[in-house]
Amino acid sequence: MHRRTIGVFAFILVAALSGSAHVGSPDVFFAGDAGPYHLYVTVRVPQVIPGIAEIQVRSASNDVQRIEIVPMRLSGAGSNLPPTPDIAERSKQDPQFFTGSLWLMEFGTLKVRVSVEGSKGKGELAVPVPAFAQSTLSMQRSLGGLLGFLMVFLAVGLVFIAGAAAREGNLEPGETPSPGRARRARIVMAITAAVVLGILFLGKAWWGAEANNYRRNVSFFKSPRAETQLENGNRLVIRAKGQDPEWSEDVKMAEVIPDHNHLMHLFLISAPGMERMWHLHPDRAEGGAFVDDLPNMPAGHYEVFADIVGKEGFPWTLVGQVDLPQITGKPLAGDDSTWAGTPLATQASDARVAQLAGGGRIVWEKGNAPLVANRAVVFKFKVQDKDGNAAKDMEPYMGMAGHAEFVRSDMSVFAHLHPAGSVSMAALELARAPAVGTATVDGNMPSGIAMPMPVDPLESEVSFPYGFPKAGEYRIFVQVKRAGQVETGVFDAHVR
Ligand SMILES: [Cu+2]
Repeated sequence: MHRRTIGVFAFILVAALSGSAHVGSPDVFFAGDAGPYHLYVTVRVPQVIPGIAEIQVRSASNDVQRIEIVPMRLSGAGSNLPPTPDIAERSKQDPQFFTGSLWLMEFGTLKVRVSVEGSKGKGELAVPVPAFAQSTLSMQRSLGGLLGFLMVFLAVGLVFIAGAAAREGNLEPGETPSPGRARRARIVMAITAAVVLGILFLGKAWWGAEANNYRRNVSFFKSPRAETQLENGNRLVIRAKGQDPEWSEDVKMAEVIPDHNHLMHLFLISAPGMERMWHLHPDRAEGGAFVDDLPNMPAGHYEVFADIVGKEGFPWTLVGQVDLPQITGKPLAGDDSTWAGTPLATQASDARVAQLAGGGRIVWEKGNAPLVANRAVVFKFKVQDKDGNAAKDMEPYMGMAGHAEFVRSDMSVFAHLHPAGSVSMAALELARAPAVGTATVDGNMPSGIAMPMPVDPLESEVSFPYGFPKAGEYRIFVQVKRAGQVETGVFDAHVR
């Protein structure tokens, strides 16, 4: 992947950029501590690359005075040599809210470093930002016409200027050019025209090569496919297939790194109603495939989302569909979990309470404001026991207080979130690690395994910073662990 980040560096063709491995949800939402300050950071990835990312930082406390932001490589060369940081501007109406913009110059895994100064001293955090292009925009016709006209004007002008210089360059005032001079001027004009045409031809070839390179980057970063195959009754084999032939050469399945305890997080969601969901953790097999011995499942059509993280910290979601017969499989074990309920309605209900299979419930503290697209919100959920008291048996589930999947009714949006936000936990570990390639965190475990240990006992409230990328009906799966059991609460959301 790095091989190709260089070629586009100086390229200025307009192209849409999206970021994040999540499907259809490019912006980055993050919550974390910069020293003594708790911050919520939103990175709106730019429409063009190189392009400007909008950064919004909200401080949970009112003691922050100054915030600096700077983009860097996530890891490896350059990740400890930041350019000069920009100062985020403090909102006049809302002194805990800061905004800034940053140029993102390359594709791949970047991070935005946020440095804070306030009455409690200094603090710093880094937000991983996967930057990639999703499509190439063609040039506006009017702009193209104007540039074309200017090009012709310049080219023709150059030929005539060269001709005039040869014909009249050192005439005395009042003297008329001789026939010999006029002939020499015609020759100079012909040569100039040939040179200008040659330059234009080379320019077009250069432009074409760069545009081609850019298009290849666009296809490189398109969601790779999850190709699935059922073997021996209940063994699901998943193979990653990039939309670009070079994808599999650059992103090797043998090199993906664990992200919160697992190399792959596989979600099977019944389509179209999402009335069933499985969150499984396949093992890596020989030859780069992943295999999972499925649990009991009814026959049906399932949407497949499989999260993996490349060795450089770039998170990918493999996307696919599979039609399964009725499966008689093994019981769920370990971190695997499932949920079944009613299908998502055409207009999502706004129920705030989700019953849990174990008798408790989850309450969504969502306030009264309607949900709108493109607004960063902290989604807060309270876990209660069957009597409505705060749950006292919460345990970390794969190292965290909770996991949430936000899925749009048409499956065009899939985001797997944590209390730290939409960033991949493996990329976050890389962003925090000392800047030496894909450094391991504790010397023997690959990064991504060593999760921050939660305090004991775990709070009964879990929150996720996120913003819906577009209007529509969404289903939110909130997953927590209580007394050794994974429980899933499901909420539907109508987003304007
Ligand atoms: Cu998770």
